[in-house]
Amino acid sequence: MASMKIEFLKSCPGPATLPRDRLPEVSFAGRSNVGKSSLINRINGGHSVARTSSRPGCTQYLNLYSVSGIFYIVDLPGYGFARAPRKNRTEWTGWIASYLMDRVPLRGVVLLIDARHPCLPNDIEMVDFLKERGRPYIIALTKSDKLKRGKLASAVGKAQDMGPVIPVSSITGNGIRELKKWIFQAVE
Ligand SMILES: Nc1nc2c(ncn2[C@@H]2O[C@H](COP(=O)(O)OP(=O)(O)OP(=O)(O)O)[C@@H](O)[C@H]2O)c(=O)[nH]1
Ligand SMILES: [Mg+2]
Repeated sequence: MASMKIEFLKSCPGPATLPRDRLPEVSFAGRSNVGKSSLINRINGGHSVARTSSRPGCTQYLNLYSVSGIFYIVDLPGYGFARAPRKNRTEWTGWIASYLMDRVPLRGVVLLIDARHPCLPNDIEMVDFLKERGRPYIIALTKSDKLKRGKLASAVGKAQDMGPVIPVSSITGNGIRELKKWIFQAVE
């Protein structure tokens, strides 16, 4: 499979500041701290392009990446983070919703869900939103390395009620090949 050479372009304060060149786009959505930035680094062959943090809510803007100049990855602000000032929180939710509703070049959404908490209300709402809007999506069940085989299988089973699932780990590389394949197909 072709490798993905990912390059950070900019942090965008709102969807209106995203590029207008109509290159296809895949976005990464998920709760704060679910592992979005780590996953982006891992699919970049482990070379760090995205800032990761153990402190939730670190990525506050829509972070725009170019993949080999062929398509974009948009890392959306994490939702479900309560410590941000209320004004910002509303704005983030608004950005995420309006981006997912209206963004024309968006071809697919990678929805990251922590394997240890597969069916939280926020994530179910997100799935309903994506279905309603007819956005193709894949559930990346993150931090799969933290669960033993049996527990992981049961988490995958639960998550499959919400849609197609790939268990992934940014530590072991589990599922990364399959996820890259899905992304390439989405932007084709
Ligand atoms: N064990 C394990 N830890 C992970 C994995 N992916 C991420 N983490 C850890 O989870 C924490 C959050 O990771 P990030 O990649 O910064 O998460 P994020 O979703 O980008 O977070 P925000 O941008 O702050 O919303 C960090 O401490 C990571 O080291 C994984 O696959 N396995
Ligand atoms: Mg992040």
